[in-house]
Parts: sequence; structure tokens; C-alpha cells
Amino acid sequence: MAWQRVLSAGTRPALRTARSLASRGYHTLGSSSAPYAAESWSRVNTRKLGALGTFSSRSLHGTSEKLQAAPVPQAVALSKLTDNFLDGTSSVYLEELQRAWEADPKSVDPSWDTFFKNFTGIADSAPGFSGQTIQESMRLLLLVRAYQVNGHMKAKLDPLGLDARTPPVELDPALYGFTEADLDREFFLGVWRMAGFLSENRPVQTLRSILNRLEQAYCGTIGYEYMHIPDRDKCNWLRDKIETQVAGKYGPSRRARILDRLVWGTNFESFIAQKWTAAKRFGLEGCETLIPGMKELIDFAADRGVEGIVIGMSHRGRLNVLGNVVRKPLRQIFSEFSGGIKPTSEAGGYTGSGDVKYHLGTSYDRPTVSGKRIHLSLVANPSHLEAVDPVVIGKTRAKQYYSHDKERSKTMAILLHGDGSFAGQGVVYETLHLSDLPNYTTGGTVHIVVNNQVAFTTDPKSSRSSPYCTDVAKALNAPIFHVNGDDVEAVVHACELAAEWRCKFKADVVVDIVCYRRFGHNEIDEPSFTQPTMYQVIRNHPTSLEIYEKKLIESGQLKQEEIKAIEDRVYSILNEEFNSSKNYVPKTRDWLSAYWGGFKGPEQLSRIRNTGVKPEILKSVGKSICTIPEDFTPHRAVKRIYEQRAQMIETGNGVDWATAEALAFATLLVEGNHVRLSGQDVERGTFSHRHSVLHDQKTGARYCPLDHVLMDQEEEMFTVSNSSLSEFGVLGFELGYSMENPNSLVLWEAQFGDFANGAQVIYDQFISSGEAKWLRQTGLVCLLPHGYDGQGPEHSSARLERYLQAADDNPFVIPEMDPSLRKQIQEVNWQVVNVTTPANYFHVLRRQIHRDFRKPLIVMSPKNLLRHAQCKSNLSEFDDVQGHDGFDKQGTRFKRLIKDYNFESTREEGVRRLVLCSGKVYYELDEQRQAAQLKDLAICRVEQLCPFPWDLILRELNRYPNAEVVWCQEEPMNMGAYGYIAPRLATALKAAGRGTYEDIKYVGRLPSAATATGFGSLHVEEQKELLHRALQEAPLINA
Ligand SMILES: Cc1ncc(C[n+]2csc(CCOP(=O)(O)OP(=O)(O)O)c2C)c(N)n1
Ligand SMILES: [Mg+2]
Repeated sequence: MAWQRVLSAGTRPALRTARSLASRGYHTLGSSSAPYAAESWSRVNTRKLGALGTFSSRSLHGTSEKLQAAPVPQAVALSKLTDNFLDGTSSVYLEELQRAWEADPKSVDPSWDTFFKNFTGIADSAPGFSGQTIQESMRLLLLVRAYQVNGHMKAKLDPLGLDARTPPVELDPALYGFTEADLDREFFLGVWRMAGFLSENRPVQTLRSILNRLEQAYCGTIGYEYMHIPDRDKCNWLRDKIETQVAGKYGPSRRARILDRLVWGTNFESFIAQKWTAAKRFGLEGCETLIPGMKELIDFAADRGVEGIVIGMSHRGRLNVLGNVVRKPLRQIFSEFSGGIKPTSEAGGYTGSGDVKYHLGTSYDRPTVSGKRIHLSLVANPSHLEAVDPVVIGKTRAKQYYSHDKERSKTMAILLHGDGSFAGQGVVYETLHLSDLPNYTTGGTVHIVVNNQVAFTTDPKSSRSSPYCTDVAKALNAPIFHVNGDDVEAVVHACELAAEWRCKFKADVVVDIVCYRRFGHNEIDEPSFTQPTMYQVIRNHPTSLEIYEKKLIESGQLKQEEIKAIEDRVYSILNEEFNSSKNYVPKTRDWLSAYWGGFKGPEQLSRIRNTGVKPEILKSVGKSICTIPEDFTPHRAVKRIYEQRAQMIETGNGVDWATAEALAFATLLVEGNHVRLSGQDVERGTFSHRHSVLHDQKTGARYCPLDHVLMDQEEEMFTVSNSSLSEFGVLGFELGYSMENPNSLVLWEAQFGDFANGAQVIYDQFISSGEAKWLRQTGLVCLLPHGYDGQGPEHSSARLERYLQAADDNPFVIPEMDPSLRKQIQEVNWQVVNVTTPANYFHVLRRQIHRDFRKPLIVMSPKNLLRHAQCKSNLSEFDDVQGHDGFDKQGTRFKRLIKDYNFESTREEGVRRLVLCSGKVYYELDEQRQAAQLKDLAICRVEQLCPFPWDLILRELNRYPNAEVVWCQEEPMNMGAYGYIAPRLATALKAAGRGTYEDIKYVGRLPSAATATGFGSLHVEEQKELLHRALQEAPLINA
């Protein structure tokens, strides 16, 4: 048995487990010093289990021993255990119940009323039958329920037949006291408010036919897991679907279509294998039935009104899905196989780094069988398994937003998984957990697991602790359909049922295709090194196509010649496409989404635009972001904050960080953009500074002023949302969301910057490299609180160095910096800023949208600057008025570098030291400088670290020709910006004729393993020391 993790000896059928639990409970609790606990446990359990009768006779009350060593547990002989569900106690109970019912039918629960009516033959639906005792009825119900709960354990799921599961004892009629002699006796089964097989209106049946039906429904080639779903209607819906037989579902034309699709799925792989014998393609062989399954799923969804599907999947079978499901032109796939021609852009250059063919994404419009069209997009993904899951979901949600699909019926997501990765990767759970959150739900994802019973070389017994690889989905109450991958009709049925579930209940569902992997992990891998016995079976195992063809021929539905005709047609199309692939010229830029027309690639110059806003707009939106409805009672402290904000707007002075941010959001909304901020506790803000959602202190009602910037503003146009406590999942989601439409400012805020490393894969594999690999842009903003305030190693650093280290600008080459020719920021992979003024924060956010390209933005966001007396801006720095603060030669824009306010002339020869720094340390340096009244020391803030502001650094180096050049940071030497700044500053020094690398003096903490000290007093000392060094009279020595 491979597909089902081998159960340990301890994982026995439920009955045994319960029994052993009971006996263990006795021993353990009996020896405990808390006899009350033991007693209450026993009470609870005897009450609960007593209804079944199994345990009620076993007293757990003999526990009042004195405190002593734990007795050695002793096994209880099997013969001493009772297995009868209905012993004396419960039959006495039933008899009492029946007496009560006879006296007054309303005195018992309606279900018992129905039961006794049926039992005594009063019910219309229960024609005469004889000899059925109450106990038998009870036992029969338990037997039926056992099939519903555990039938999947007996289902024939493993195509290889290596499944060594022993059928659960609960499915044995003997357990319930039935014998051969009972098989042809008639029984009535109806149950109040139950659907399917058990519904009240079913006729009496023999035990034999009941068992046959249960076996067919639950133990065939589909195993259903749904009894964990607490919602009765959903369970009944499924019960009805599963237990009601539908005759003639697959007629000849349907079968011919399924066959045709299976031929495509199968021959696609064999064709490539034949043409490129040594190429890695991570073929689908062993799970070819996925192709007809997916296609029927999509057809079904399209018929129910779905217009677009976003698909995420890993390597396995990806090319097959691309070609046969998404309908990427086969000639293009084949051309890529042949090494392809590197695509060139019209403007002559940028093609990015590219990626291997089984990671590329694409999107196409595809016709469906019923004549509709459906848009399918397969999202590009990295090798990191499952990392694409939240990205797909975020993209789906954005599509739903832009198509006003509030019902979530027009766009849906399908995620394909491997068995190893679905069970092993935490992001699966993190993504599942977004599924029912109001601001993240997409109305259900269909998950399909290509469960080939192996992960690379690892067997399930080593790769998961749960019986099924899909068990994680049970936590979300998703139904799970396990299906034998050799039975194409069963796969199609399970896929259709999944689509129907999704369309009806708008909830997640899982199809687990239990299959095998015909070859090694990839085609040049040898599987017999590690799975020899499995592969002995696989070598002799027919393909699912062969199995289906045989079935169709034997049933007389298709003739050998007809099948051959289908195969020949498919082969000849494959061949034609192969021939055409030789002359195939790839298109240039192939944007994933329709909304990106006109956006520029890194090679196409996009002029820098101003981000200042007309003063009257600022005033107007400023008013709406501070207005609270009359009848709303905010918290007193919040009310005060809002009054202060109103004051800032009114006077135009002292605008703080949160107000600047709200102004940026509001002005972008006014300009017609969508703004979405999500992350942990972002509505209030971790540091209680944002208060973007107010809570009425009397009623608990919520009010978000940014929802009311425009008249009748669309509900989600501004979205701020607390998220689940997941970095990987939520950042991935927001990334996917941001990629759909460029006219949206999408932000994710980490609680503290260091927690962002829980989403490292999203940074490394997507945000920093996605444009280079897949030519997909994103303007996603990550707000990462950063700064050394003595809060210890875990809350000080957002690991600035990591983002800078991933930047791809060359430290030794100064690029073109002329403002009219500059493409530096288009060419770099992402921007990293550490901003020190509210106005600059306002402009850097607005800059994200006011340009013809999109680039990720990493913001080291502040903590103590949120309320710092000096960290304020005037409203005039936000506007576009000539002569106002911040309006320079070109207008009002984000400042990449803020020069020292003390020195205006272009040449300041008397300055002995130029301290370059970034972030909040600036305010501490400036304060100390003022206290010491130093007039010969300049401090410049590098607000944009990446891409490096070469022109402005050179300008400052030239301004202070005699100054010692210092880089000052709070972080340890091996962290912070130093590693990024030093080689670039050295290149600039050299260019300015000012020295070399050795001439850059470092002031900051010493190298350290931990990001910061955990001792508050030490932090203060360290901070004092670094400020002192930065300002000291004597020249600095790097040591
Ligand atoms: C996060 C991650 N870890 C490890 C790998 C290396 N790796 C590639 S495929 C694979 C096995 C995947 O097994 P499964 O999910 O069952 O998919 P299958 O290849 O069997 O279809 C592994 C471990 C990876 N790609 N991603
Ligand atoms: Mg696998």
C-alpha cells in the first residue's frame, strides 16, 4: 500500500481505538492525583458512549486511590471486551423511549417519532415488513453510517493494487450482529431529514441489496470523505449525489469525447518522449486521466456561468495541461522544447532571464463543448512547490473585483498539487485558511491532487503522518473525493462533482486522483533505485487509455478501427504542430492580463512624473479622511487622533505619518485607482497609529473614512483588511492580486519587518525575480516596520540587507543618470526605501502608480517616527505649487536623497565630515549634532537605497570636497545597508576623485549573529556610542 500512508499498529479502527483509549484513560487517570478529573472524564464518556452501549458497563469510578506511583498498565484480554453496540443499557433506554412515544409521540425528538412510526408500521412510507427489531434498526443505521464515514477506506483506489489496507471492521455486518441468514430479510431504513439512500421515502430492501448499494456507492473507484462537514445541508446534498444511482450517465457520445481527451493526454507525452528522448518534461504518464477530468470540470463550470479560470500547478504534467487544457499552441510548446528562439521585443531588447518551460505561464480563450468561451490562465510559478497557491487565489480575487463578480460565480481558481507537496508544504494550509475570509475569499477553489504515491524518491510513509495526503483540507470542511486514476469515467465524475460543489456552495473541494508515476521523478531518473517493487508492477501495468479502450470495445460502444482513427488524427495534428514549431517565432511581450496594454518594459523609457497634488484636492480629501459621522461614537483616544488630523489638514502643519499615508490613499482613490492594504492588524496598525477603521464604542459598528472619499464610492475600492496570521499565504495573495491590474496600489504590511521572512519564498521566487523570469510586472508595496528602539532581536530589524542583497543593480557601473534618459529604476528588479518624512512617504506611494511601469517597492517603515515630534511634514510638501517646500526644478516628487538643511551652497569646503545614513537614526544624529552645536558636519539621508541615487550621492560628495565620508547605521555591520552601500559608494568616490573603498568610514554596531541585543540598557549604550562615533572630533578609523 503506497497511496495510503501505512497505518501504524496503533491506528486501529475507531472501535478498537476507543476501547484502548478507555482503558488507558482508566489507568492514567486512576493514578492521577486528581480523582475528580478522572471521575468527570468518566461521566462525560459514559454518557456519550453509553448511547452506543459499548462502554457503559465498564465503570471508571474506582479511582479514589491515594497518591501513589502509577500502576503498570495491563492489557485487557480481548475476550473481556464487549463489542456489542446495543447492550442492555441502551435497549432499556430504547424501550423507555418507545413507551414515552406511545404515550405521547410529541414527547420524543422528531427523529425518534419517525423511527417509531416506521418501526411500528404506522408510517406511510414503510410498507409492511416483519421481524425488524429496534436493535436491528439501530445496528443497520450504524452500518450505513459506517459506510458513509469509512466506506472510502475500502474503496478500490489504488490502480497498482498495492493497497494493503484491511477494510475497517465497522463495515463488517457481523459486527452489528447480522449473519448470512439475514441477507434476504427485508429492512426499512428511512431516517428523518436525511437525503440519499437513507431518506424516509425509500422502500424496504433486503439486507443484501442495502449492502450492495452501499458497496457500489462508497467502495467503488471513488472514495468519498464528507462526513466531517458539519453543515447538514451540504452533507445531505453530497449524500444524495453519492447514493442516488444515475443510470446511463455516460452514453456513446460522451464516452467518445472522454476517449478523445484521454488520447490527447496520453499521446502528447509519448510524442514528446519520442521527439526529445533525453529532455526533462515531468510527464503526466500514470495520471493521464487528469486531462479529461480537468476538461470536463471546466466545461461543467462554463455551463454554470464561469467565464474565467485561474490555474496554479507545479511541474508534473504542466506541459500537458498547458497544451491540452489551456490550449497554449502546441507549436509554441514544441518550439520551447527545441530550445526555442529567445523572444525579442519590438523595442529591441529586454527579454528577462527566462525560465525553464515547465514553469512558464500563459492565458488563452478556449471554446467549450457547449459553444461557450472560457478564459484560462495558468500562472507562472517557481520550482518551490505550492508557493504559487496563494498567488493564484489573490489573482482570482482581483479578477472578481474588476469584473464586479460579487457572487464569485464568474471567475474561479483550480489548484493542482502533488501528493508529497500537498501534505508537506505549510503554504497549502495557509492558503486554505484564506478561503472563507471576507476580504480574501474567492468563492471556493477546486483542488486536484495528482497523487502518484511518491514524492521524488520518498514513499508516503516517510513523507506524511496522516493517512491521506489530503487530510489537511478536512480542517476546512472541504469534501474530498479520492478516485482511482485508472478509471477515467470515475475521474471525470469526481471532477464534475467538484465543479458542481464549488458552483453551488462557493467553497473549496478536493479531488485526489490516486495514480502512479510511470517513469522516474523526471524522464532521466531511475525509479527502481528506490521503489523497485512498485516499479515491477508499473512496468506491467496497462495505461489508462488501454484500459478504457478495452472497456469501450468490450462493451461494444466503439470499434477498434474507430479508436485507431482517433489516435491517428491526434498523432497527425501533433506532427503538423511539430513541423510548424520549426518556424515558430515567439511573440514579444506576452502580458498575462488584459489591463497591461501600454505599459513599458525595462527597455522602454518611461518619463518620471510628479506626484504632488492640487492643494484644493488635498484639502477636500483631507476633510473626508478626518470626518466621522455625527451619530458614531468612536473611542475617546481615537476621536482625539482624528481631531488632531483635522487640525493638521486645517493648519497645513505637522502632518504625521498616518495622515500622510491616508492622504496618499485618498488622492489615489480620487484619481480612480483601487487601493488595498492587507496584513496582520493593519486596520488599527500594529503601533496603534493608523486607525483606518473606527469602532463605535456603543454599537460595535465599523466606519472607515477612506470608504467615503468619493460620492457613492464602490465598497471595495478602498480595502483595508486585517489578515490571517500568515506571512507566506497573505503576501502571496497580495502579490497575485497586484498582478491583475496596474491601476491598483496593493500593499502588504508585516506586523514587524522580521516576520516577513516567513514569506521568504514569495520575495525570492516571485517579487524580486518574477519580472526577469516571466516578464510579469507588479507594483506591490511591502511595508516592513524596522528600527532599533531597544525592543530586542526579534522586533528591531526587517533584515534590510536581504532586500538589498537581492537587488540586481551593478555596484561598479554608474548607469545613465540624466533625468531625460534615466531608465535605472525600470531596469532594477525592485526598489528599497527607508523614508524619513511623511511627505516623502506620501510621494513614494503615489509614485508607484504615477509611472508607465510597475516595480515592487520594499519600504522599511518606521515605528517611533510614527509619533516623533520632528518627523512631521507641512501640507505644502504634498502639493504641486511652485515655490512650496519640496517643489524643486522638476516639480514635487519623491526625494531619493534629502540633503542637509544647513548647507545650501554647491561647495562647502569647511565641512569636515559627511555622514550618510538612512531611516530614523537621522533624527538622533541631528539631535546630537544640534546639542553639540556642530557646524562642520553634514548629514544626508539616503531615502532610496535601491536603485542607488548615484547622481545625488555624487552631488553631495562634490558639495563637501574635504569631508570624511561616513556611512552610519544602527544595524550591525553584517546587516543593514552597509554591505550594499559600501561598494557603490566606493565607485562614486572613485568617480568623484575622492578616494577608494578604504575611505568609507563605518559607524554602526559591530558584526553580530542576532539582529539586536535583548537588553534595553545595552541597547541605549550601543546607540549612544554609535552616535558619539559619528559625531566625534577625531577622524574615524575602521576597526
Ligand atoms: C519547496 C520544494 N521543496 C523541494 C522541492 C524539490 N522537489 C521537486 S519535485 C519534488 C517531489 C514532489 O512530490 P509530489 O508533490 O508528490 O509531486 P510529484 O513530483 O510526485 O508529481 C521535490 C521534493 C521543490 N521543488 N520545492
Ligand atoms: Mg507525488
